[in-house]
Amino acid sequence: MADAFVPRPEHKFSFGLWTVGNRGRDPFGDAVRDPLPPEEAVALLAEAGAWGVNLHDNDLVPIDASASDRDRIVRGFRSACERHAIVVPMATVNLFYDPVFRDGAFTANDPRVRAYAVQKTMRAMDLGAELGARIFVLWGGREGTETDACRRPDEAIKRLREAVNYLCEYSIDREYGFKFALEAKPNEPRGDIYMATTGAYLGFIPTLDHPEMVGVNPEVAHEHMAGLNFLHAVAQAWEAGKLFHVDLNDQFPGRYDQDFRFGSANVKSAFCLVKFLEDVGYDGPRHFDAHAYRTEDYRGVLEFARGCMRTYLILRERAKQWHADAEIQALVASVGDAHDAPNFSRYSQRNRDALLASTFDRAGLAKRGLAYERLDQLTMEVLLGVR
Ligand code: GCO
Ligand code: MN
Ligand code: MN
Repeated sequence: MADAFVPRPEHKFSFGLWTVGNRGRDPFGDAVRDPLPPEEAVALLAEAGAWGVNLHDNDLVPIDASASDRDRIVRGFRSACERHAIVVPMATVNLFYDPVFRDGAFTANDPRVRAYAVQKTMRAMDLGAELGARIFVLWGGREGTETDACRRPDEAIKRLREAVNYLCEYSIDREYGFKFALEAKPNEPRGDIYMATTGAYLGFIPTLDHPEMVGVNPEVAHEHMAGLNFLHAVAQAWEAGKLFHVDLNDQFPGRYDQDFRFGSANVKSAFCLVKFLEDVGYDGPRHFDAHAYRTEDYRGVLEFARGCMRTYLILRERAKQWHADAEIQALVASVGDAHDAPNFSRYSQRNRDALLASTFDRAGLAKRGLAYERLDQLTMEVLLGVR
């Protein structure tokens, strides 16, 4: 079949070095795949048809590399990206792997650890800027607790604010032009992570010195782990002008962090998400923060990467079909078709009085069926490919 589901650069599909490079290590078992050198990861992503590669500082440069080693590694990586026509849209910093961060990074109780975390992030920003990234993700994996006896949580928020403010100044000072995207997660690796949901970050951002530089990076799995509706989080971020990046993967609610291939667990929510991103015209990266099953070799990793993008494009096609379906559109149009409602879109004395004087047929309104059963079934049939 002539394939409409081939990824192209304009789709802006990206993967982290840590995603295709994931070696299948888990708390119960060791790595099952050999290390994938960054330049080979770039080649694999190019073969799969991706547009971009993202990285933590230490996905590329070991934490203890000398300055000359760093420069040599970065040169090699840049030329691999150029050779394979892969861009680096986003960079991030690893503030969770090294034992120094066992009590957190920006929120740790030891001020030397906090200072080191900020310094490490500044260097990761230097690296990201050198590679052309304009988005900088901050995921506070270790910013949390097992026992709340260790610090007051409001103190942690103040420390987080101080760090993000400092990093915004650094970006301005160096003219990096970064937009920061804050990524929430409820738990894992910490018992509880501060800023557990995207909504929590949306409340935090307006308290910063440069709120215009800071948005969010919602991740499917993270909201699903909390039992929440991911689309609603994304929509709130979008509506606030704060959807700077998105981490696509999949996850069954109530489990450990599964990082499944996009769309592989909850196909209906994946469909609604893709439909939303396409409907509103989100034009940032579509980043897959997932990894292949532990059963796979690197051929399987390639299939995993292809599958993420292909599922996205299939769902995008289904969303178009949903919009073009006359019966579905008639149902959608009939949902809010009463034209005789009093106007309360803007407060005025006149419409206040009109609204207060209005009478409503409460019982009649409550009786009218909304046909959402039919609408959902038709949506399912589009999704299942029988319409
Ligand atoms: C996770 C997170 C990370 C972050 C990454 C970028 O659950 O481990 O999703 O993959 O997205 O560290 O900062
Ligand atoms: Mn995650
Ligand atoms: Mn993520």
